[in-house]
Amino acid sequence: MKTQLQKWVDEQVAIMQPDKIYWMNGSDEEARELVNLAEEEKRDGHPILKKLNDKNFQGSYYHRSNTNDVARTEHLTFICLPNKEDAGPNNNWMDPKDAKEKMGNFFKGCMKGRTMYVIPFLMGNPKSPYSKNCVQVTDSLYVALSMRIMTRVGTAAIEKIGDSNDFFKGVHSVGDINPERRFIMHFPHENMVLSFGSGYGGNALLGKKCYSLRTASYLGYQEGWLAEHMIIIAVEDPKGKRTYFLGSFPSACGKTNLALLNPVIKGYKVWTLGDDIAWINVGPDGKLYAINPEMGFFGVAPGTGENTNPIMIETLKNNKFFPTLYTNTAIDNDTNNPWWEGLTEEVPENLTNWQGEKHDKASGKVAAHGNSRFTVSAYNCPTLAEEFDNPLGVPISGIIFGGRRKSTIPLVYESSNWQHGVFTASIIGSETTAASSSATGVVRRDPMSMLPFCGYNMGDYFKHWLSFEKRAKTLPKIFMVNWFRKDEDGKFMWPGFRDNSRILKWMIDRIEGKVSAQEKELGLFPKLEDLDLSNLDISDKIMEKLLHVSKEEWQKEIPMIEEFYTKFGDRMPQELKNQLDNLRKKFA
Ligand code: SAT
Ligand code: MN
Repeated sequence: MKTQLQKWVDEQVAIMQPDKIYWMNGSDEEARELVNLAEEEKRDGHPILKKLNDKNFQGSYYHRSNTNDVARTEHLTFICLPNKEDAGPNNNWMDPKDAKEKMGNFFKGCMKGRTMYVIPFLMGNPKSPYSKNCVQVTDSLYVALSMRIMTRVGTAAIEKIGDSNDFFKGVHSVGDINPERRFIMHFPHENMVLSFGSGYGGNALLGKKCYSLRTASYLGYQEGWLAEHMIIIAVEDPKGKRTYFLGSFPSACGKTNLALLNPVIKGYKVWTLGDDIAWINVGPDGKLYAINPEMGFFGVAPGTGENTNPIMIETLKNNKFFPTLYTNTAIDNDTNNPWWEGLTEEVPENLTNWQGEKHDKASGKVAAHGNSRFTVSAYNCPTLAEEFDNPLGVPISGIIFGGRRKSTIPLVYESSNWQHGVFTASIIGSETTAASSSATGVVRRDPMSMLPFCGYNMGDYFKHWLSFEKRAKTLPKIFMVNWFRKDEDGKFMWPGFRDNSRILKWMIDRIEGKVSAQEKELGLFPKLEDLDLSNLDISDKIMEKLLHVSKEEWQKEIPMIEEFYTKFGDRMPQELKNQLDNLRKKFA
């Protein structure tokens, strides 16, 4: 008798008609065989993977994606819930019937001459009550290998699924990588995603944004938990006490650097639990507990170097878990190392750029794409917390929200309570980055950094966030940060990176009730004397500017927030509208 999983795969085979079917088992041996195959197999005239310098970067391989396929495509991403209002103004919507018909036409026979990789995987540790069973089929060997790094691929998933139909169904084909025939369609109510025409990151590794955020956020809404675009870290103080934080920032705003932070403050240490996604449940003791459903990092390469993120460089050079992939970076032909802006100060002489051409240093162009990425296992990370595989996750004491803003948002402040914190997170605006294919550098509202990832109406999502006041017994403190504030000359005022540990220390002191705060219009602000700024060359004047709340700037900001809130009509919770009214009055 065939299991439901086998029957489902049979159906996909009948539609897509691959020449071969390969079920992944997740073994190391299999990974090596698939990598060998990818070194031989060609796409667009190039091998899918090219081996890099194994002495410097062990187990590392290079992949160049199609130049039209280098970032998530939000305008081609749809939430296909039966009722348009349930998807909300924050999502593109298509009727599920129409979406399936459209995708069905693309998928018909699309794998002729190709292999279908069947990838059984788990999001979360198999021992965790919060982990989820998933399967993706794909015709991309690069995607299959990336999934191995990012998720727990293998037979454990098949065993957990057994004969049930309770598993996420991800259907993916690169098709002909034609942007005209590229769609990422989500059916959260059916636990299914159909993705066609892209081989890149969040469009194609369906365990990531498609499942663990868009689909899971909807599941969490139904089941009483949260799926969030957040890092998870443990900050250890000199006495060895660990405080667990979640950190929410839009794509390419330094999440990975914060997740692998090497603090400048003596005696403090950061342990890494996750760099992109957190699933948050109310634990048996009424506290919020977070797990990272992923198993690897799909990090932005540019800007990652010995100075900015030495632990990531070490991670990339490790090879406990094979392989590590580099996508759309440059290659240094003299060393056969991957290279990107910020890896070394000197630009090497003999680079091939991300488009496969000889890099012309004088051109002023970058050699690595702004959204070039590394894909590396979390188990290669020397600061991976031992709690990483805790079935229940870790108890959260603080949630940090942030965005990328030249002005308006101060370096750090704290919300006065849960509802105010949810409000603070709901009004976040951030300058867009290269992680999405739309224009970069424009401010858009990005509540909880979830605008591109919330799988249902964001008004309902806010309500769901507010509901944790009742669901949980003890709630974490909520903080807002902005590492990116600039002065009149356009220079960053805060050094960022390792110095962000100074802000973490203040947060811990607040959590432990060791320091008081100063109340301003936006919330609770640090007193200068409570921030550890030792060995940092920064004047009080700059610090005051960093913490300044400008009436003028907020008078411009509030109408933008209002416009955003209005879009959600009566789905917008009254509590948040009242919070906004209060804020408006403060700046009148
Ligand atoms: O391409 S991904 O969505 O996986 C990365 C990101 O944008 O955060
Ligand atoms: Mn992300």
